[in-house]
Amino acid sequence: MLTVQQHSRLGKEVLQNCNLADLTDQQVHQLKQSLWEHGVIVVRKQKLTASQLKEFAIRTFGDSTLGSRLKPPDPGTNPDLQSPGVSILGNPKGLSQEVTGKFAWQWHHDKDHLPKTEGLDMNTLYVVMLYGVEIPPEGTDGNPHTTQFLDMQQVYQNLNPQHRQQLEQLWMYHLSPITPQPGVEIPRKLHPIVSTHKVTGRKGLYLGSDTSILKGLEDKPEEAKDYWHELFGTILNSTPVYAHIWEPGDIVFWDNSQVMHSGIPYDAKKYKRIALRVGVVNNT
Ligand SMILES: O=C(O)CCC(=O)C(=O)O
Ligand SMILES: [Fe+2]
Repeated sequence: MLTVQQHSRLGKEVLQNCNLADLTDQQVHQLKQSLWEHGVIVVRKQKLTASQLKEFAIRTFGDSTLGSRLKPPDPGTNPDLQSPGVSILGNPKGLSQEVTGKFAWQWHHDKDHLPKTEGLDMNTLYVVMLYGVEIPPEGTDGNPHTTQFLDMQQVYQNLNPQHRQQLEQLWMYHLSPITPQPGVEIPRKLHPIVSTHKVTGRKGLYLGSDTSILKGLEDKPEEAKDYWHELFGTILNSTPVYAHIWEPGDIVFWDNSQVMHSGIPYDAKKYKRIALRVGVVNNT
């Protein structure tokens, strides 16, 4: 696996020296165009409250925030870090706290509630904004703290033509990452592996995460997992991984319909991490 810190397409830095809370309509428009074009964009040096982050998400993408249960405010956590619909990833209360967001330490597209939301395709423009408020100096691998991304359009381009054709015929069932309450059935959704981007029309692979099941292997969960890992291994051999090195104040936006990502473990007994997360479906 080749990891790069500069990528030809992903991770474009936009709106230098701007405050997201007071952009013009034209700047908002440009930010979105860059996001569809680049898959992952970064705005640096921000200082927002959780409410301002959410207001920005609503103004920019529409009001359909997803991906967070609406929890009551926590009196033990700084109110500036809290707003309904904004999750806090990490250990904001310090070194003894269990880390929230460990589920993200594997390769995935964020699916959240998409499988149980009627009318949303898996290639819906589902954007996640992650705002690094406090950043550990290193991951458990000793390297700077990063989130990693894979360009799934580049992955598609790098497949050999026979493999591309083969995958064009295949579909996967996608499961919600949330374990349902006993007795509650969350429907799974069927989606073609080759996905066409709703704005740019470019093709890419949509793989969900390793819980996704190739159509035809519904009754063979082990084979389904092996299939997924084998395909993913081929991909990691052919396409570089982009690692975003976090600085406090960074807001990273990614478009789940064209990139996969993975969080990287850090030592929560030594370091604190606070990252605010908003997930939103573009409907403007
Ligand atoms: O914490 C990270 O670096 C990644 C988080 C993630 O996967 C997510 O917020 O969807
Ligand atoms: Fe994620």
